[in-house]
Amino acid sequence: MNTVYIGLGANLYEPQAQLQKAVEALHNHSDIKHMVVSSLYASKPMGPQDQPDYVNAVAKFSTILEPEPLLDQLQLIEQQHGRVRKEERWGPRTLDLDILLFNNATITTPRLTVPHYGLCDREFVVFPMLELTPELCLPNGTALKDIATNLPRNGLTTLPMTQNKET
Ligand code: PH2
Ligand code: MG
Ligand code: MG
Repeated sequence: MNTVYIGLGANLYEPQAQLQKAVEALHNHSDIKHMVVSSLYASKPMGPQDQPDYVNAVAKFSTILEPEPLLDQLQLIEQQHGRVRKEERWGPRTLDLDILLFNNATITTPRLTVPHYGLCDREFVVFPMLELTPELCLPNGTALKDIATNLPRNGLTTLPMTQNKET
């Protein structure tokens, strides 16, 4: 079994509900086991500022899938949840699922860079990861909590739990 951390993000069409639905889809996936999910966090957009605030979270789970088949499954879930890929870098999106860590592996292929290239600079990734695993170390041996020490929170706040809405 592989241990994986993924980042979840959304800033369009009720982002909090988008993340909740994404968590449900991951939970129901037959190749994803033992999932734990951080709190949901409200975060300021990194990149273009003329877009809505984001909701972000991190999930940790076990999977038999290898990295690229896992990426295929995550991209499928993004599409099923209304993601339309645009040219604009760091633009708004309904759902973004990024592989952050895959075991202790360092991976560089045309489709995939693991650890995620932005992991250490993004408060909306580092703090939720620490919430799940306070002692987490990156493949290069750096403790994540040491990265957090020098990382501004940039307004990052946890969102209150919401009840599932009856429809
Ligand atoms: N994702 C981006 C661009 N900017 N900003 C925040 N706060 N959270 C994100 O997940 C995010 C972003 C592109 O992946
Ligand atoms: Mg992505
Ligand atoms: Mg992303």
